[in-house]
This record gives sequence, structure tokens and C-alpha cells, in this order.
Amino acid sequence: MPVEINFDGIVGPSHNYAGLSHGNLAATRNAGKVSHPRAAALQGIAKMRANLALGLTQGILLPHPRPDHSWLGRLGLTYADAPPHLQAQALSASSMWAANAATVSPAPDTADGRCHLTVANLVTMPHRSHEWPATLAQLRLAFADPAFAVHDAVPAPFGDEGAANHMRLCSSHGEPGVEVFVYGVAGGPFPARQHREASEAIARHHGLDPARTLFVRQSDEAIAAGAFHNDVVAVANERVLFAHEQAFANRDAVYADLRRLLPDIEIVEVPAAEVSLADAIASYLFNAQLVTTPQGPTLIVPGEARATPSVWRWLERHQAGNGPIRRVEVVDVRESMANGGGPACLRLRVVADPATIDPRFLVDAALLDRIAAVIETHWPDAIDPAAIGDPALIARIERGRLALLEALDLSVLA
Ligand code: SUG
Repeated sequence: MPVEINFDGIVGPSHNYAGLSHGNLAATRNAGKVSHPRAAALQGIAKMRANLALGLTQGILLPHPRPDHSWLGRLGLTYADAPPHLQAQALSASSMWAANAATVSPAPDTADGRCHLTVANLVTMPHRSHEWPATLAQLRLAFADPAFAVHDAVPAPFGDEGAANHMRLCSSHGEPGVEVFVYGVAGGPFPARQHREASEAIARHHGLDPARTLFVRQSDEAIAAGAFHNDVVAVANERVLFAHEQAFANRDAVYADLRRLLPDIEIVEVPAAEVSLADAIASYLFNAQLVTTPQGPTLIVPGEARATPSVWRWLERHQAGNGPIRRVEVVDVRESMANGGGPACLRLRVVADPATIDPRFLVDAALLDRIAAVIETHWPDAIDPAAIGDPALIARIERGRLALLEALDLSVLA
């Protein structure tokens, strides 16, 4: 039976605040601060436990080898020789944000009836541009079954940031859907990281029906306000689209197309007059996991949403008014949030029969306990970005990841 599976990126032992993402306001604001990789990874584990408690099927993606010696080698460098900004880029733990790992089109949407995945090239940000080979290796392992087709990255210079700029609306997960690709053109001082050409290439590779595929322009003002991905201002699940009024450039046309293609859609729009773009982006209200549970559509928001008065007021009013979102769950992912990654950034959604997935990438509570034990033992308590040249720290980071791979019987990824 196909179900929606959330694959969360396990926060790697090198998680740090280097301020590498221009246009990501949280990451820039926290540049140079001391990070807490162990706490960050345990917050991610706690989020997965909460998802299991909601009855969801949970998967994982593994931290990448860091520093990325092979990338540095292609630059003619070793880690010890590299200048600090390249050390930081080689050490980045950003693959934890699994929403940027790939774009996924479930089987009911594709011409050949397979579930298609295209690994994201992430070419816009140097520290993320070297993620795709290690992501691709994991996708090829996890989704080796003939039920899946895993595609190479779209070539540069067409920027692709994966599922963070892709939404799927459908009557229920197993039914054919409408796939919405959101691209950026301009963003004031900030780069538009998803290019329309990349999204169109993905739709072709996945064999999507052009009549049920939309290419939607993100509003320039959203990017300029710090929404460096669409999933910072909109999220969809089954029949519900939850979006900020200023998320899309041509909002009326987008809603009209969606209503034509999916007449039973429920569009929940948050007006700017009630929650400003600035509050939406600072709180990550829309970087929530909107999931189907027996109690109805549930929104999993970061603690920062509860701490933002306009946002929490809106959520309380929506629930009291019997809106489509029936429940709100709050999770603490503040270490990830400080780098601009909320609950939705941390997960990649795949609709598939769990029996077709390599079981090493699926977790239950007992396996999460084992993973947590490895993290407790091996992940550094703190990283000061000024100290990333320390060979002892690097040795600890590398040992920690290998210990995790071993515990999961995934040393083949070493
Ligand atoms: O690509 N932050 C990530 C956050 C990604 C969030 N993902 C989604 N919205 N789906 C990024 O900007 C900061 C790393 C640093 O500065 O050290 C960073 O890469």
C-alpha cells in the first residue's frame, strides 16, 4: 500500500554556523555563533519520534562525508591547506535539509507508473553544490527497487533546489496529483535559487502530464524578504494548500489553475494584514510539515511559530473556526532553525509502498534509540566556527559519521 514517507536528514556532526547562504536571513544573522551538533541531531531525532507517534511512516537520510575531501581535491586543495571560507564550505552539514535532496513525483503522476526522483544540483550556493553525488549514492541505494527511477542532477547553470520548490496536490496520496513547480526570477538583493528551466527538465524526466503540471513564479518580494525557497512561504498536502498571500507572483491565476485542476482543493491563505511576510519568514509558519493523520490534517510547526504573537494568534483562530488544519503540533528544532531550516526543510516526502524501500532507510522507535546513542557518544557538543581548522575536531566528526554508518549497516556509503 502506498503511503507518504518522510525521510529526515540526520543532522551531521559538523553542523555549524558559517553564514554561507546569502538571502537566508537566519543563517546570515547567526554567522560565527557557536553551534551544538549533538543537541541539533537529538532535536531531529525527537521530531522523528513525534512523527512516529502521529502514526506516520518515517525514513532517514545520512550525513555526508565531511569535510568533503574529494571536492577539495578537485580544487587542488587538502583541508589543512584550504583557506577558512573553503574549509567552511567543505565542512557544511547542509545535507541535513532533505527537502533540498531531490524532487519526487509519485507513481500515480508519471507516464511509466514508477516513482521518479531527481537529485537536486544545488548549484547556486558553493557549500551546497557538492552535495548531490553523496545524495545520489543514497537515493540509488534506498530506491533501488524497479518501482523507482532515480535521475541524475540537472546540469548547471540551471539551479535546482529540489522538493523545497515543489508541491503536490491530490485528493489523496495514492491518487493522481497536480504537481506545482515554483521558480524564482528575481529577489532584490538575493539570488533566485530555483530556475524554471531546471523545473521543466525535471517534469520531462519524470514523465508528468503537462496538463496537470504548473510552473509558478515565486513573488520577488518573498525572495527579497528572505524566502529563499518556496517552502518558507507555502506548503501543500493532499487537498490543502497553505500559503502566504504574497507567496506567488500571480496569485489569482495560480489559485484559478489549481481550482480548475483539482475542484475539491482547499486553499488556506494567510493575509499579510494578519501575518506579515517578515513574521511568516522569521517564525517559519509555512516551513511546517502538513501531514494526514486520523485526527485530520495536522501542521507540525517549529517553536518559533508559537513564540511569534501574530502567527500563534492566526493558528488559534484558524483551529477555533474549524479550518481545514485540524491540529497543530510544536517541535523544537532551534539548532536547525538558526541556519534557516525548519521542520519541513528537514524532510523529503516520498509516496510509495514501504516494502519497496531498502529497510535500512526506514526507522522505528528502537532504531531511533540506537541512532541517538551513537549521536550521544560521537557528535561534538559544540563547534565554534573560528576553530574549524582543529584536526582533533575533524577527526571526531569523521569518526562519528563512520560509527553511525556502521550502526545502520550502511558502511557501504563510507
Ligand atoms: O540552503 N542553510 C540552508 C537552509 C535550507 C533550508 N531548506 C529549505 N527551506 N527547504 C540553505 O540556505 C546555512 C549554512 C551555513 O550558513 O552554515 C544553510 O545552508
